[in-house]
Amino acid sequence: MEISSMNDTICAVSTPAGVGGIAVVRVSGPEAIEVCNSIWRGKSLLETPGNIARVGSLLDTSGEALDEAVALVFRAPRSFTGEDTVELSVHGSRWIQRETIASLVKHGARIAEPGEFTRRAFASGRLDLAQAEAVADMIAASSRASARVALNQMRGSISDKLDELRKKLVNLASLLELELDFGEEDVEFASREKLAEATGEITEEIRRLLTSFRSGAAIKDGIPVAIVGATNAGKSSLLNALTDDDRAIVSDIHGTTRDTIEETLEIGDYLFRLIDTAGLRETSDKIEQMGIERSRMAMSRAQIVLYVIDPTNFTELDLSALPQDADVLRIINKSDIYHDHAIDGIHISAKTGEGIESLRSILADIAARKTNEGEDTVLITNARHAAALEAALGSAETLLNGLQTALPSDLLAQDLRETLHHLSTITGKITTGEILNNIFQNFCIGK
Ligand SMILES: Nc1nc2c(ncn2[C@@H]2O[C@H](COP(=O)(O)OP(=O)(O)OP(=O)(O)O)[C@@H](O)[C@H]2O)c(=O)[nH]1
Ligand SMILES: [Mg+2]
Repeated sequence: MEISSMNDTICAVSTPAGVGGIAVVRVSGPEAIEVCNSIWRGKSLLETPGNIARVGSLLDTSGEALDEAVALVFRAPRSFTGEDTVELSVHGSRWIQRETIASLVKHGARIAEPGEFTRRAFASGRLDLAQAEAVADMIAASSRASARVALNQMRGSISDKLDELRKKLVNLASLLELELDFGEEDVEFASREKLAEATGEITEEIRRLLTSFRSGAAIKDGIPVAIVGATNAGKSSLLNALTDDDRAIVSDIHGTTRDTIEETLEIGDYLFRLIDTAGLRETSDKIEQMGIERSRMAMSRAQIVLYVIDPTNFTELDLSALPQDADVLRIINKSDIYHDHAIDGIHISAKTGEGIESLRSILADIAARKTNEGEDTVLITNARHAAALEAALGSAETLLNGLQTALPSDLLAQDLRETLHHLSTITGKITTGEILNNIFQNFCIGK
């Protein structure tokens, strides 16, 4: 997308493709109100103030009445894009949608590129980059928790947090630059200890944000839950019971599941990704060995592990490959035929459904604990942000190291500038056209 094309008037259907009761056609740009008015019969849109809706008729390309519609007028800068914008609510037939767009194009609008409305909002300073990305997350949100995180980010939670960090860094920078100015005279204005202390705090904050990516990604994409255990323990039966589906094959043959099977599950506010795995045992079967390798891989990525045990045939397994912060639940299955509670764990029957409801609420509680570090905690959910924070952390650590080993201030200033630079790429204070293209191309048309 050329930057020069940011000054014309664009249009697109913003509601999903297909037939609906109503479709919304969005028009934005300097000529938005004029273009709409030229296909409009009713009270003039040119004289309509911002945030006011009008009812009227829309005209097709040949000037004949096409539909009765509502035009909602927004005047710059008080609109999503920051430009003059009109939202036309038309009846949602494919024909009317197509004709409306054709008519708008005939009168001077251009069909919008994917994400162009949001890109314009960014260009006009209505949103920063992290907020624009949150718009996409909001549209893709599939659980209350992911919508809540996206909403916070859209309202600027990450941006505020980063601003705070940037201010602290700029403050440090000015102290260092002051020292640089008087470098010749060998004066130390800022005590190195104080600077190191402040840098240490900033480094910690960047590290905390980076760590939150694990929970953040889990909220956005679903919390990975690996179902592991010996063959025939009832892992696939548990997957089916939790999802109330017959997705996985269940049989009394040991080694039934070969490949990992993934299903999403919504419990309360949270989305989970359940991963049923091949039973762990010694085997000479090549394919089963590959399956077991995948089981171990799923375990190493899991945040919750359901370790399923058949108490009628139990030997403890080696689960050493688990990540440190994973919660392991011992699930004692087959409670319908095994009534003794001698083995410690959560007793359930995947076959009769006994204990499944309480297992669900245990999962929801763990999810809440894992992801809710407090109402005002900022969570990182975006891989681009995590990569930038990683880079910022690297520079901040170098800076800290330099302060502790009495490196000259000009080198320190360089590390500091780099830390600032990486943080600034997140909100788009510093950015390249290429990064912008990547981000906005992932949006759909009309957003
Ligand atoms: N009585 C009883 N049988 C169960 C229960 N859960 C599973 N089974 C039986 O145990 C056998 C193995 O079940 P699966 O779910 O296939 O076990 P798995 O752990 O996935 O086994 P692999 O895929 O071979 O690793 C089947 O015959 C199931 O019907 C249960 O709660 N009670
Ligand atoms: Mg299985």
